[in-house]
Parts: sequence; C-alpha cells; structure tokens
Amino acid sequence: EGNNKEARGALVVLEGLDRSGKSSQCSRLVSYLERQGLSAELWRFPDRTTDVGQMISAYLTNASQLDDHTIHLLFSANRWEKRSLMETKLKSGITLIVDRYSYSGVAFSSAKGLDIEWCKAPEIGLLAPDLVAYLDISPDKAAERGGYGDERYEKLEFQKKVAEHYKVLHDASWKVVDACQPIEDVEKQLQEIVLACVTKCQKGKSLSSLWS
Ligand code: Z5A
Ligand code: MG
Repeated sequence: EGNNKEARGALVVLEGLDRSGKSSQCSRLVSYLERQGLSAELWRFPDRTTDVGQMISAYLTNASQLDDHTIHLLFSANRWEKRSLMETKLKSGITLIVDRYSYSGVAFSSAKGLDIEWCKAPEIGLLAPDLVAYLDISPDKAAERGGYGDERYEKLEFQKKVAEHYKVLHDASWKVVDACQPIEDVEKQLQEIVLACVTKCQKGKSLSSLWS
C-alpha cells in the first residue's frame, strides 16, 4: 500500500543579490530537469502578472509610493495567492524552480530597518522550500555585471545592506554556491544539488511550512 502514490516534486528556491545570476540559473535548471525526463516549472516572485503583482511592479519602477510595511505585506500576499497552486503542482509531481521567495521578502524589508520578526510573521504557513540555493557574490562584484537598472532597490549601498540581512537568514541547510564562477560551473554545481533534492522528495520527504 502507498507504493503507487505519485512521487511529489521538489520546491527549490534560488536566492541571492541583484545580478547574482538567479534568473539565468533558474531557466537552465528547468531545461536540465526536463532533459532528465522530470517535470519542472519556472516560477518567480514577485509574480507581476497578478493584481497584487502589478501593485508591486508599480512600486519597484517608482510609479507609485507605498509605506515600507505595506509593500512588505504585498510581497507576502503575492506568495500567499500562489500557495495552493504551488501545493497542487508539487503534489502532482512537478518540481518548482523558484526565482526568489520569502528570504528576499525578509532580507529586503529588514534592510530598510523593519523588525526582522515582524517581517517573518506574514510568511508563516507558506510552503517551506526543500532546498534554498544561495548564489553568493559580493555587492561590488555584482554591480560590475552590466550595471543596475532603474528599479527602486538597484543601488549599490542598498544591496550592501541586503547582503548583511541575507546573512542573518542563512541556516545550515542552505547550499551556498560561489556565483563568481563561470556561468557553466555554477550551473554544474546547481544541477547536482537540485537533482539530489528532487530524489529525496521522490523518496517521500514530506512538505513542511515556514519557518522551519
Ligand atoms: N523583492 C522584495 O523586496 N521582496 C520580495 O518578497 C521579493 C522581491 C520576492 C525585483 O526582483 C525586486 O524585488 C528585487 C528584490 C525585491 N530588487 N532588487 N534588487 P526581480 O527578481 O524582478 O529582479 P532581480 O532578481 O533583482 O534582478 P536580476 O537582475 O534579475 O538578477 P538575477 O536574476 O540574479 O541575475 P541574471 O539576470 O541571471 O544575471 C544578471 C547579469 O549577469 C546578466 O547579464 C547575466 O548574463 C550575467 N551573469 C549571470 N551569471 C553570471 C556569471 N556566472 N558570470 C558572469 N556573468 C553572469
Ligand atoms: Mg532575475
């Protein structure tokens, strides 16, 4: 009994500073998993396609102004509105490769000076990732990559603060990958880490909730 229960997919999150290579690596990972015959989807937060996501996008592009607490809760709401779909996909055997998640939420808002426990609170009860891979790069090195755009947080001084706040969130379960290596080397390391995680989930590792 239970043998024919379908294996679930893995919830994999990539985190890291602006320009650390998350988006590049997320799409490479999805292609890689598909080549292995696995089902995988690329997700990202913020998801700018929803109503909440459009409010976030307006804020990030400086088309609107919002109180720091308000925007924090919108980023969180943007994850909550996707939570049940996320669970359905995972349970149907699809691995989700997610470009930013709650850790970005807490690191960016606490870098502005908001209390870290207050920042974590609205994330409680969201699905906990099976793997957090952190693409490690110094803010200075990241800034050298093609330069920042015009979005609100794309400034070196602020990215330095965000890096400090990511450090507070690190725990022993995170896989830290040196993001200064050539793109193919980062890719190779991520493939190994992610495949191991997918295998664990197929073998029955249970889904859990934040913060754990
Ligand atoms: N935010 C928040 O405050 N609260 C939240 O809850 C969430 C987010 C979820 C929008 O995020 C902003 O929202 C973000 C955090 C905040 N603000 N900032 N900063 P976004 O995801 O829409 O945008 P982004 O992730 O910041 O930026 P990004 O530029 O897309 O970074 P990336 O995805 O990590 O990098 P990339 O696009 O893959 O690569 C950047 C460049 O580097 C590109 O030219 C690549 O070709 C190059 N690259 C990549 N890898 C390498 C290597 N290994 N060597 C050399 N060059 C490389
Ligand atoms: Mg990106």
